[in-house]
Amino acid sequence: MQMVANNNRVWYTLIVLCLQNMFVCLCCFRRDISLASREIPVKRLNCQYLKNIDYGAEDITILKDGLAFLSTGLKYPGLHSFSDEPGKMYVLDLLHPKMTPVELQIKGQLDLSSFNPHGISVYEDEADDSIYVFVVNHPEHKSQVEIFRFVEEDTLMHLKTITHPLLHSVNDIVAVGAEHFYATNDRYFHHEALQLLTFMFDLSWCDVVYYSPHEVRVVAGGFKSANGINISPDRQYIYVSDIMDHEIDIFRRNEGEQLAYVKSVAVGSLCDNIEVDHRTGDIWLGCHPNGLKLLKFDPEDPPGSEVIRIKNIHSERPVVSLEYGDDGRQLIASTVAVPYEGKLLIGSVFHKALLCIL
Ligand SMILES: [Ca+2]
Ligand SMILES: [Ca+2]
Ligand SMILES: [Ca+2]
Repeated sequence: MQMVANNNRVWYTLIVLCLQNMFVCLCCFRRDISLASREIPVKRLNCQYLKNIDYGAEDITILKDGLAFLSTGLKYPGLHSFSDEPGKMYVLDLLHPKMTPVELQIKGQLDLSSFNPHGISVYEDEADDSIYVFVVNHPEHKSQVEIFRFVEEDTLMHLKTITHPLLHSVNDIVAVGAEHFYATNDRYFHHEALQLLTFMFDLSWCDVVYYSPHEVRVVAGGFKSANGINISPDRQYIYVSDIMDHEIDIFRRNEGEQLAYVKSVAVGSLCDNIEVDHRTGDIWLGCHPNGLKLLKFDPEDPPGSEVIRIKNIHSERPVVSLEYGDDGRQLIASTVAVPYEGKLLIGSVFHKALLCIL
């Protein structure tokens, strides 16, 4: 009887700690999920900081002609931010000798004072060469998807805001048409403490949603937290990073935009966004080597960065390799890695962005 009472007291204390502080909670319960004991792997590359990017570039994606789009200045519950300013979008031409990111001017009806860009995706319409830029936006911590058209060299024309009850906690998207996309939800509950319980008890309740103007539906479920999403160069497969499960899930894209689960590849890290090399099909991942360090953010012992590549992902033996690893002294909290012709762009949640030579 006494032992039951003691046990209850321990649980009560831990639950109170959880309600007070997310990182203490993860630390107490699930060091396995947060990789809290993991040493940060180190692998150096020849890198320089991108100019003008000081408040993170959570997501970056690139067109075949070397034009990269960056979302910057994310404010996300539970994560650090160095800026109170609204987020911005940048464009960077990797074939230009200066390689300086240029802020994109946003025209149209979008409220820029609450712009909080997160995951992004671009869609090129081959019929008329239009380029559509899709951006997950969290004004006042809500989730919505903005669709822009990239016009001229430095302008995004806002076309449409998409909201839907199924798009409730969107992290990233991959566009498959001018108004069509798949989106990941990284949380099941909006309430922080309830969401924490789902992580602690290993509940895989997050999902992937397909959106078109005619239908919106859940197409895949069973994720602990669905983060980055992207598509294979032949557009037959969808890749999803189940960040809390430390793996990449692969789905075949069937008739009528149905997703069929194929397999998962373990990556041993908390991988965030996914980019795919359009020439080789290699998967590039920006990852968090230690989730506890990311959540508690101590500038004296900052969260590190890790870039992982998966080669031959569809074969029986995919090759998972470390391409860049840093203890946070160079780059804090990497989220995305984009290869392009011997170069590698690496973005982060709230720190800087790197341009490295591979
Ligand atoms: Ca993305
Ligand atoms: Ca999984
Ligand atoms: Ca992400």
